[in-house]
Amino acid sequence: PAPRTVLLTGAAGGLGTLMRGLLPAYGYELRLFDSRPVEGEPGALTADLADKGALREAVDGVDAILHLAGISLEASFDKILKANIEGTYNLYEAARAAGIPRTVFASSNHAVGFTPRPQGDDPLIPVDTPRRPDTYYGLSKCFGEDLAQLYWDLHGMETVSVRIGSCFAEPTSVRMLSVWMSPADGARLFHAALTAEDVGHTVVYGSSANTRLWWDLSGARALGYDPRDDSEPYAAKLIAEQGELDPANPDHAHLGGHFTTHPPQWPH
Ligand code: NAI
Ligand code: 15L
Repeated sequence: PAPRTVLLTGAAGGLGTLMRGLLPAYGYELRLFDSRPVEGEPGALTADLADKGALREAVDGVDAILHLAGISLEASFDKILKANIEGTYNLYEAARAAGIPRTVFASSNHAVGFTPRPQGDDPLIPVDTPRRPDTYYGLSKCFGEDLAQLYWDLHGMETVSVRIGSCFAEPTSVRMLSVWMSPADGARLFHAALTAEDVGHTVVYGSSANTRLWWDLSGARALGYDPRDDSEPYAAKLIAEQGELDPANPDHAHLGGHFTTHPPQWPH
């Protein structure tokens, strides 16, 4: 049966806030979890992924988990270790103990960020391209994907790992014309990932059907994802303001963009 009650970790964040708005229309009842209070949601659980007792309470009785919580930019290895590596392990252990059958994990394009971006007629980047993390942050997403594989092989817990591009209201850079995922397409993809049958552990890229796409969306489509958006209407204005991507500029050479040269730092 399709999941009804879904634990949404990272509910106070940017993507969590977008999904709190969009996912209820698909029939989900969301249980919210974040280390920060979720504005306007007094029923949300305010706790850290380090708090195993709080995680036991959070997963109790849910049908599935959408795991968005964690450090979403670059930070010291110690901080990444605690929030993203140990935190994701703690969540999976709580889910295993409670028998939660399905998790959707917010992986990132930065797990493969040092992959050269396609140029001209180059083929799209497949999902099984070797991992080339561009940061400790990207490395933690490689860990999350491998943890998900282990929990499938060892415990039969299913995960869809979504290597998200950039999910924001609008694309704001020329790179984002290639990697943008509209919030509405994000909700479509998470819904597909929560409901598709027999996923085992499946890794997919997460973006809209952009004209300038860099990666292969066939894995996501096989889950039933049918993207409706394309960043192209934003292209002329962004290119006029910022210029075309320059193959000689190291900021523009890889999937991860400026994360490979001067990664934005987690401010907290
Ligand atoms: P965000 O930084 O806005 O939200 C992350 C949320 O996680 C925050 O509300 C924060 O309080 C919470 N959090 C952080 N550490 C925690 C901990 N130890 N315990 C409990 N809660 C904790 O990030 P955003 O953009 O909403 O991203 C959500 C997820 O999706 C992240 O895992 C990020 O890595 C991933 N992602 C997002 C992309 C995007 O385009 N927004 C692209 C690729 C991946
Ligand atoms: C990510 O993984 C970040 O969480 C998000 O804030 C964006 O920077 C995105 O990647 C991106 O690559 O644009």
